[in-house]
Amino acid sequence: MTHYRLEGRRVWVAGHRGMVGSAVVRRLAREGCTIVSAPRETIDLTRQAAVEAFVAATRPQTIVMAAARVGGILANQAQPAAFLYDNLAMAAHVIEAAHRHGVERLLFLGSSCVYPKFAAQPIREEALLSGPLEPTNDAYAVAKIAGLRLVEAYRRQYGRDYIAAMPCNLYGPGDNFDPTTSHVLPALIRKVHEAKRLDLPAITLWGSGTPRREFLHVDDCADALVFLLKNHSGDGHLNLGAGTDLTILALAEMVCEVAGYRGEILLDPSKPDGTPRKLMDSGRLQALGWQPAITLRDGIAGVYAWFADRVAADGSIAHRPDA
Ligand code: GFB
Repeated sequence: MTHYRLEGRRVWVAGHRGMVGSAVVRRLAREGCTIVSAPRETIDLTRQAAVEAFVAATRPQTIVMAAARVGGILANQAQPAAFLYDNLAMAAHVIEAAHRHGVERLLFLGSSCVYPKFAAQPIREEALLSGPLEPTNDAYAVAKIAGLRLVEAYRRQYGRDYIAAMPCNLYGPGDNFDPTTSHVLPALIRKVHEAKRLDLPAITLWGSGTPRREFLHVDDCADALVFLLKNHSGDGHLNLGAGTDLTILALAEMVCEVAGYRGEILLDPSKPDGTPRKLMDSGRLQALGWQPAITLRDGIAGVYAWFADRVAADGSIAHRPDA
């Protein structure tokens, strides 16, 4: 097992204002490295010249590629061009610039939606490209698969020590809580909080409530990413998950319980379900010695409190359609 020292290194966290990037920055504070970051206003990662100039000027030694255009099932369906182009361009530009400027280590983040819609569960890394993708997130998945392949190609052709991890559905503070573009967990936190505050009799879930999802707190994700940077090198990507999943209905019940909301849970079958299940086998990562530490219930309680505080403080919550 490699041991890469982060201490004293200049680390660029691409996407440092997003939910994942900001968690990585928080976690890196314990590693004694210098964080290099690019304010969104001054650098557009979908423009190659901008990325090139930024890397040339700041000379990072390590990159965590946490920048992405992300969103929930409806945002993915509604904006396939933006999800495909932005994620493809950002991955290509950051990886190529890293190589050109001799960046020692790069960690690319994918997503569990890269796997086929009907992959055998729990999904092993080998399932990649073994069947058709889930249509609702086909554009995002294709861009992420290209990113993975770029990492592998730069390893093979140029001997670069770049790696990739595939996280499951992530949640945490700093998430996007916009009702139309968010993922399911921030959407539920918002719906339940509003229903409780306004004393509404019910909340409504999209779809049938039967799809199963695996959720990991973003602080656990950041911890695993730092662990991988320090301890892992090798071909192929690694799954990064919590190891258990639950139905969307059970998730909604958990959010209601955490919030102390006793209204009904209704379903809106006109909305898509997406893939029926995407529980990953994260055995390889666990064999390296990493385990998640935050239970789903505790994680939801923390994010619910974070969200409620924000709403109480300014009456609204900024939404962030991309990281
Ligand atoms: O989190 P989510 O939007 O994305 O939806 P995916 C997960 C499940 O929750 C779907 C249901 O079955 C939704 O229909 N759901 C129920 C809701 N109520 C709601 C709600 O109010 N809002 C939302 N958003 N969902 C995304 C991909 O897939 O997952 C991305 O589209 C990415 O590309 C991401 O991979 C992690 O898990 O279905």
